[in-house]
Amino acid sequence: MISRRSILLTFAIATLFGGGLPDKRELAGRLSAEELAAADPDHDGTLTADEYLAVVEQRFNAANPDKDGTLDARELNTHEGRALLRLLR
Ligand SMILES: [Ca+2]
Ligand SMILES: [Ca+2]
Repeated sequence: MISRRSILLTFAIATLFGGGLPDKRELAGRLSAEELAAADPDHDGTLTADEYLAVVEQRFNAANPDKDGTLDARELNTHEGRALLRLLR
């Protein structure tokens, strides 16, 4: 199961050890060019924590129709669940 909290932790750890905010290159394969443009209102090619988490939150909510705050194996194995996992790789 994946909780919203574990996603926030994943992002915090990736930011600490990955040398900063994800940029275009790091987001390749996780977001399409269109999705990146939509998630990056200032168009500087990187996502701030807030911008990134907004996308994560959108995908988390899309993958969690029962709104129980966690994703179970069944929810993770949907199109929406896989889109979220792709973002977190
Ligand atoms: Ca930006
Ligand atoms: Ca759920």
